[in-house]
Amino acid sequence: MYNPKEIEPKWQKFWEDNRSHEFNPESKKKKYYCLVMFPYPSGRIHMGHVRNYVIGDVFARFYRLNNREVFHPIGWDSFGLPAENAAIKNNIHPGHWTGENIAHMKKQLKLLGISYDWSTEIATSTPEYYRWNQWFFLKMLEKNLVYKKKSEVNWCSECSTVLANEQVAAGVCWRCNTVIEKKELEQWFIKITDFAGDLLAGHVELTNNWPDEVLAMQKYWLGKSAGVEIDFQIEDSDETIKIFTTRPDTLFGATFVVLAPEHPLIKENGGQRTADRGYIETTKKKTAQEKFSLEKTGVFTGLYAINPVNNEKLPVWISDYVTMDYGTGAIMCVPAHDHRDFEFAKKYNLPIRVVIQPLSPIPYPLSPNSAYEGEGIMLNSGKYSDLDNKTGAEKITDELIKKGIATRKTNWRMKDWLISRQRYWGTPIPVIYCEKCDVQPVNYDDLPVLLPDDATITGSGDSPLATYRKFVETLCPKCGGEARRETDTMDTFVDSSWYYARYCDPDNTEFPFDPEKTDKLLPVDQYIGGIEHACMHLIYARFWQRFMREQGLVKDAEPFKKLLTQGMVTLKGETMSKSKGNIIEPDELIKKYGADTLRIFILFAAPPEKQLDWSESGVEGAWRFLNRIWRIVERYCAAKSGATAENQSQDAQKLLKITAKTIKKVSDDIEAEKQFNTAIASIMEFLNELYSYDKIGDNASHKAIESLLILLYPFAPHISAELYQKFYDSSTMMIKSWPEINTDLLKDESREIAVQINGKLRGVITVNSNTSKDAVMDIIKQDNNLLKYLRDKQIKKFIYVEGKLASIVTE
Ligand code: ANZ
Ligand code: ZN
Repeated sequence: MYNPKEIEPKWQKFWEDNRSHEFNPESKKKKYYCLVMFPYPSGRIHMGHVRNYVIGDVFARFYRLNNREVFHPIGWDSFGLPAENAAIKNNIHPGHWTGENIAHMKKQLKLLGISYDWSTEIATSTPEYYRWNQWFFLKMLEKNLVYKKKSEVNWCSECSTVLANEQVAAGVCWRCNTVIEKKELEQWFIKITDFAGDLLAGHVELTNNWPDEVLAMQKYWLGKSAGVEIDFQIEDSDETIKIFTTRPDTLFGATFVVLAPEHPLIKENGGQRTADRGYIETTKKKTAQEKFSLEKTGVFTGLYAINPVNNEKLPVWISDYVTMDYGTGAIMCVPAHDHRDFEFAKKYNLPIRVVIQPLSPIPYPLSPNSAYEGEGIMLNSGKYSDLDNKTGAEKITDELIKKGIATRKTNWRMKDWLISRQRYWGTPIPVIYCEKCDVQPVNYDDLPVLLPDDATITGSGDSPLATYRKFVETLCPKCGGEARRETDTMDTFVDSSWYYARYCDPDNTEFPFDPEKTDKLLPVDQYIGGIEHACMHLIYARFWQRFMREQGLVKDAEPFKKLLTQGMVTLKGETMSKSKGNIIEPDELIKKYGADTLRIFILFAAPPEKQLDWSESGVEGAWRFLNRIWRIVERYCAAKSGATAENQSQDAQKLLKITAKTIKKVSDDIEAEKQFNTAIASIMEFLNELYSYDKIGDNASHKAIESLLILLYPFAPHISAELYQKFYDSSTMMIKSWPEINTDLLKDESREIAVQINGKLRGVITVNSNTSKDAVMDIIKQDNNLLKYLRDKQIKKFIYVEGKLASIVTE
């Protein structure tokens, strides 16, 4: 009887004792680096983890059997806010809480039978790891890639703390509902914008290997925007306003100019426009979200700007729909062709002038009810009228450049990466402030800057470390005088930006890793994780890899060759979450059915990239399937002693063909990355064939069952390993390699396909799997029954769907 409770621990122990899944650097085989996004040790493994890690394990086990030296590491993304909050709530150290969670989750992962190389396990909250975050920070500081800048943060006065954007909902604090203020704080940034162009260029290499959706999201996030900066003279002044526009073709339609509330022109001339201060103060309190979604508001400054193409006087307004952190913080407004400008113009009764005529529908009403933002023919534009707008844009730009008042400019939506956090449970930023010597980097020899074990965390105020004198007080590395440490810690996305490289050399105490080791293992061949990381994590890691390349640490620009983003696990269509109380615990299922059943269910219920809805009956189906596998092998074992070696019967031939076909199908499906469900479906069909085969025990069935067990192994490894031993009646028999496909058997496999003529089913013909499209047509024409529909007719269209359908359309 199939008893997973017995066999699963047996095999897990076997793999561990034999270190079966450790990467062997001496191996001559080609490497295969299979990486799953490492978990945050929140306390327990959930179904999302299970899905992610089981998918990873299919690749790892499959490629191990296919002659690759597989590296399949795991570790812990163990810095972060929940540990800190738990520490505050339960009055324990976050490190303690984290350690216990890791121990528990590790046990859970082992119960799933995932083939990790545990010898390279890492946890990012250990000084052995985070000292290298500090090392990288100092290297970036040397290259001017990190800098400090005043920046606006969300501040809750009740909690007296800074909040992340995600912790502000509808403008109030998530904890106490206090209205959030904006506060300017000195913050550390990494200048990832320097790499924007290169990150976008990398998409060429990733296309077809990463999901289109992820590349599209990254492209949007990077937000390349090619435009022009144009100087507008201020009336009766020698000052100018520099605007950024992507539509110089609409210059003749500009009817006003808008400045961001923080625009320097406003600050400097504050005296002249003191009445505006009220507006500027209220807008400061709005979140970016509100600025975007609330009705647009603004005030007139009293200034006029001169449109350089026609010398018109344009009133200059201030409004918070223009932001200071993009372009120049000033825009020319063309209400006829930009919906934001349109809304503003309607509200404040500003003129609207159409200068682009769409090609269709014609005619476009000359006093529009909404902005037309598309391409078209220029009108009301002086000598440029009647040009198509693209040509017009080029001409106008060239002329303004000649006059010396414009430059072409590419802007990026992406911002520099704000990495400082006013938190305890993270990597201390390794700089020191000295009154005499200003900001000084910590000496490389003094790394790591250790997080103190005994600081109290209260959860309020600035950085918790700031209240801990033993940490703060230090000596200046330059003059030796009294100085003070930086008390902010790093964003935890720093930790996950390079962990895949550390796995390659986790015990290195001299360097983050030895390039000789990463050269052998990087890039990652297959990365698997959630789509929610499409932007931040996956962009930061691509940036970090580029920085490491500049430092001569790694060779390739791209860290992850292939990416698979798994879908969500839901219950009745809803995401599982604690608050909804609809969590299915993996442990309970493993207890009831075993890990193999859980794995088969997860892999069979949906293709990896699609949403997977939980179903108890699906789990039971998986359980029955494995039981049927168990019984057919038992039946074989009982019969084989008396079996004949005869292989020539038609049935035996048929079984051998199906075996070859199934091996091919499962191999193709796994390699195509996303079709584990259809691979398992073909194993199920294969099993049905075996059940209807009446000579179980003969040579053909021997080959079939042996193949069946190996094909099942990446999906359900414990039962496969166990039955394989039973099958050979020997405890030393191990599954070692993927079955060979007898391609001769695939070649002349004939099948019946339907023939449609003008949409009607007219007959069935027999073709081989290698029959060409032309040959299929010949077969059809030799069939008298079909020929009668084609006689004297011209064939207009002929479609052949290989192995399935031929469809002919006649005149
Ligand atoms: C005139 C114009 C006419 C514009 C038109 C658009 C359509 P992307 O593609 O995102 O780069 N803009 C420029 N800086 C801005 C800022 N700091 N805050 C808000 N809006 C800003 O968008 C560029 C366009 O967004 C620019 O082109 C500018 O409006 C606006 F028919 O200039 B445009
Ligand atoms: Zn000093």
